[in-house]
Amino acid sequence: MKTQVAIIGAGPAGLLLGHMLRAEGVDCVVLERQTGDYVLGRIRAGVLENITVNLMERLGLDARLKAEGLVEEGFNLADGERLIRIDVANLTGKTVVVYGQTEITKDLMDAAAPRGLEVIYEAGDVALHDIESDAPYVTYTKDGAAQRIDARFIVGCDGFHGPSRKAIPASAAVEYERVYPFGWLGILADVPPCNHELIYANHERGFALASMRSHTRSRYYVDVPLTEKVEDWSDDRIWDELAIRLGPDAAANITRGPSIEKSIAPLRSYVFGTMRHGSLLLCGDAAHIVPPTGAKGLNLAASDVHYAAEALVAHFKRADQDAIGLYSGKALARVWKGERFSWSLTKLMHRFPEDGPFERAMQVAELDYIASSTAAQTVIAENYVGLPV
Ligand code: RFL
Ligand code: PHB
Repeated sequence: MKTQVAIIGAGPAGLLLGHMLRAEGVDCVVLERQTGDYVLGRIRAGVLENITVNLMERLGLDARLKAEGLVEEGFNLADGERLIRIDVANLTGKTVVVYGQTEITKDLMDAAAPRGLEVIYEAGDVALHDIESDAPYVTYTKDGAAQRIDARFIVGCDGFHGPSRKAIPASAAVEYERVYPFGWLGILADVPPCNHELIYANHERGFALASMRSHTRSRYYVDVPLTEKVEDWSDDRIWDELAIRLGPDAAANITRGPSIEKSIAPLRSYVFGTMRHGSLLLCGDAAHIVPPTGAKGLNLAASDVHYAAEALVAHFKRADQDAIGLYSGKALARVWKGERFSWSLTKLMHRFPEDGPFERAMQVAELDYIASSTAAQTVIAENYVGLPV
């Protein structure tokens, strides 16, 4: 098979890019290792910035997002007794939307066939070849048969563990990494949220987050040491812990119910120092990871796709010879700011095992400062709502 762009991975980054290219008449094929149902079963992001909402709008795939997404005008930082509200709408004139990654992925998946976007699920042994040439190709197996796709570009949208980034020689880029000494234990339950806005809590027993997917579906997290096993956390134990860490006001409004999903996600900050090597571009988690504090991961994947689509369309439609070369720099400039925000909010809201009284005093001072300063709240709000692309 021959195409202009071979996309590896049908998560949100791969599907968004596929749709953007198809909308501009650029040929592409998306290869996914898993089944569609498996991809939809992964419970991940919940908060969308403007960039992500705008891409869905530009594609004309935002009908359900508009109908079912919850517009959020602010969120809260909790510290023991105190709740600091960040009035995002008033401070920035913008809002975020609560709409699950699962729902975005479903909307993109459902629209693929009608829009002529070819997505090949259950593609095994995907491997990249000749990425330093102008004629790269991808090999894979499907139903036991070996297959090959020749392309002008390959875009790796295959997440942190996919083969694309690994195809780039180690000598081509520096890796920047910070691994955190805890993970987030998440619980999804069909109960009304305890608050209409998100609450990020820093309690002496650890971090907690109250989030949601709808008026009837809640998403909560507590941080746990990496040695913890999800089997050791009964639903009751998680609800008890949330009630303590989120504070008495939120606790009074928590509705408990059976979990429909429960998992532990480790926290990591990671940036691969280049997002293009020869004819290979990287987008989303394939190139960078943020800790989930601040909800930037999916939104950075969306901004990468915005820049990648712009570069590929300029290359194919306007014979622009420079566009591809500019992609990595443009995407990384925004990625680093997302990394900085996610890292700083993680440091502010978690108790690190190595921290002593000084580090805790710094957290208290910073939260005090945020509580009392509109300037400090504006800094947080403009990062939370998403920096310009
Ligand atoms: P994905 O979603 O990992 O998709 C990659 C796809 O590539 C496929 N793949 C392969 N395909 C072919 N061959 C191979 N060899 C392959 N290897 C892998 C995979 O099967 C998969 O389908 O990456 P993408 O598209 O870059 O999207 C990134 C986002 O998924 C991620 O950044 C966010 O989920 C992060 N994140 C959040 N981001 C936000 O913006 N807001 C949030 O509120 C938010 N909350 C979260 C999060 C991530 C979490 N976890 C579990 C890591 C909460 C959590 C708990
Ligand atoms: C979520 O709803 O899953 C969520 C919300 C905010 C975050 C991370 C995850 O910062």
